[in-house]
Amino acid sequence: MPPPILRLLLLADTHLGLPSNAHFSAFERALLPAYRGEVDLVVHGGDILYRSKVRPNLVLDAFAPLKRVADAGVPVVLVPGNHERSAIPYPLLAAHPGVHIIDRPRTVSLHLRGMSVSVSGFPNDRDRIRESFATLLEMTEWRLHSADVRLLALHQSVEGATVGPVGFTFRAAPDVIPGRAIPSGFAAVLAGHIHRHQVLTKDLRGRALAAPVFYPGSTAMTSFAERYEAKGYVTMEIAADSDRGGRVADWAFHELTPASAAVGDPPPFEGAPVSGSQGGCGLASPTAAGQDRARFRFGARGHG
Ligand SMILES: [Mn+2]
Repeated sequence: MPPPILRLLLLADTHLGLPSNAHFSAFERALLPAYRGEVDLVVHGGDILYRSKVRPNLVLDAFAPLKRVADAGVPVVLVPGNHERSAIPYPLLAAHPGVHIIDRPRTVSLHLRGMSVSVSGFPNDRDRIRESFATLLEMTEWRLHSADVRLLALHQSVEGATVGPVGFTFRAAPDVIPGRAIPSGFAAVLAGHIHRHQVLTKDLRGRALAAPVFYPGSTAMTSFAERYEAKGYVTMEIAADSDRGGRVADWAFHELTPASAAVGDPPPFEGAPVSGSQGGCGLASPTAAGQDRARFRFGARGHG
């Protein structure tokens, strides 16, 4: 008999609150398979909001679709990103029994379609994840949760991930998780933070990762640096296997905006033209916020 299959929807970096309807619209469209009951679990990889200081109403508006998904019987797991300063503002407004926020290193245990499913994770560690990854991972107590399907949800850069029009590649750095640090025992790593959709299966030396790393990418363009990228979300089918935490049997990227639609168009929210100096290295500040701009000096950190 074939193993039972978990159907999962992964989205991330919705950046709700940017002054454009495109972001809420993309968010709602990404969740359609969940409303229709075509998946068993939704994971949001973080940066649901565009920044940490927001109106309370934005938190209500942002979580309403996730609560509707949960009300329809599909649990949601969300890991706070750097744009939430690693915590959801007004957490009571986000509270719902079916919406599980990884507000500290922890493991969410679920029972779905006859399978035990665990989602471990921790909020974004902005600067020192290379050093803190092993400790944060152990703090989730993931090994204590035996499960048919084990998943790790993060909002971080992983070695080998690429961003920007020229394909900057993340290598060894204090804010990058080394590929070999990912332990075996997970079916997949579900990640936000990198706005370009990609799936990593090897480290930069060509060694196979213990689990594939899935970045769905942002659901809508958040900066001019993303103008050549298709935007969307990922669905996955994960076969249960309690010995190894399950296995990705199939997956698909679903385009909400094709890459060609973005080429040559300014970002929908952009108020001012992209400056030449930033354009020169192919990168623009996503929000033109001072706090983000500093990071661009160090290189192609056009994710965020
Ligand atoms: Mn982001």
